Amino acid sequence: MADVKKRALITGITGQDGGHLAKLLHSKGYDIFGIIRGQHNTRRQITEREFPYVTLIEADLVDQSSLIRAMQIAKPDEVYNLAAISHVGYSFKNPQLTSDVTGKGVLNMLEAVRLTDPDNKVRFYQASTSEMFGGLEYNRPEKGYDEDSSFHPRSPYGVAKLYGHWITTNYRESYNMFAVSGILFNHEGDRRGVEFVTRKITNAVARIKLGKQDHIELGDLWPKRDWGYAGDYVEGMWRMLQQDKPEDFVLATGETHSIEEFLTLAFKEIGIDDWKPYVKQNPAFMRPAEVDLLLGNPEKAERVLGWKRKVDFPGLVKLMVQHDLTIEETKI
Ligand code: NAP
Ligand code: F7E
Repeated sequence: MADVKKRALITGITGQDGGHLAKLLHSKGYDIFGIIRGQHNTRRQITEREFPYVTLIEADLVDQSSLIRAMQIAKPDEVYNLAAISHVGYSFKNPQLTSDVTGKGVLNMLEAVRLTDPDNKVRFYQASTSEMFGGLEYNRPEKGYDEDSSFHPRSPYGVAKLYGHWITTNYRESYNMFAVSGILFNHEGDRRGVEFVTRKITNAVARIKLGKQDHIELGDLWPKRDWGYAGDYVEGMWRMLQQDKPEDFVLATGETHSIEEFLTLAFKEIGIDDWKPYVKQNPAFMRPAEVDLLLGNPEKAERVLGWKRKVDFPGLVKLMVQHDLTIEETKI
């Protein structure tokens, strides 16, 4: 008998991770369904063109009836809940919307799964985040945050994600669902939105090289992050849903670097050794509360999932700058 194709439903299909995950699942032969929101979604055409093999379903994380309908259409084996308001700075300006989408939206999706899957066949992935740890000195383990570290979120985004994390655990324990959270540290790449600091820098560096821009305005430069490549991280998400039992995992590189270090490597890529004349600080990009330092410990994922990131920090910066140079060269 021919193998039956697995079916996956991805929320957040138009986002960075949604694109990487769609490619990965397509290479594995899945039938893929993606949730797209809004009457006029500007990313719809690009998504349809790049992923002709994805069936788009109109739904919104804040509208549970639309999620139930999406489940009925997709009939998935696996659900990847990647949709969220994901920008930490934006979450300070829109805290209630962030709570509704990034927090309560997870409950809406879990309930949609529970109501349409009485036999608990569906496997559910929740996109949890290192922002739940908060990066304060008192709760920073020496080897990096792991699955047992304590939480202290520092933004409306982090707080909303913590709700999503715990409600996923609660549904696993209460209803025996295969529901897991991947606690992912920052992951970047050519699909990263320009509103995030890495892509904002690599885009500006490319434009400076081509004479289209003369400086970049940033907020605080001292925070440190554990930055990996998004293409590596979606592989870890998929592996989490292939396990015999549902468990949470941290995905990280185990290294931390400051924004200044990112600037140094990015500008070196275009032959500039001193980036300082090109960078201006602008308080508009600073946050009411900052996450000082994030470092993850991926030991459990490496041991149990056999997962390991492939792209290192210099490789990531290079990949992003080179990608942006190519794009900016062809833009008018
Ligand atoms: P992203 O690029 O910002 O994508 C977010 C996605 O969510 C977009 O497709 C967006 O759709 C969708 N969305 C927003 N509001 C929605 C709503 N009300 N209903 C349905 N969809 C909605 O984020 P990402 O970097 O791919 O991250 C994926 C997930 O992982 C997010 O949950 C993020 O919080 C989490 N995470 C990310 C990182 C990281 O470093 N990238 C680390 C840890 C966790 P539109 O195109 O319509 O806006
Ligand atoms: O900021 C500082 C900023 O917005 C990184 C999301 O994917 O990863 C991401 O959240 C750092 C912060 O990412 C600018 O203050 C300075 O210290 O690129 P970011 P993030 O806040 O770490 C986590 C894991 C997620 O879960 C989130 O969804 O850079 N910074 N100047 C700046 N940040 C931005 N965006 N823009 C600046 O101009």
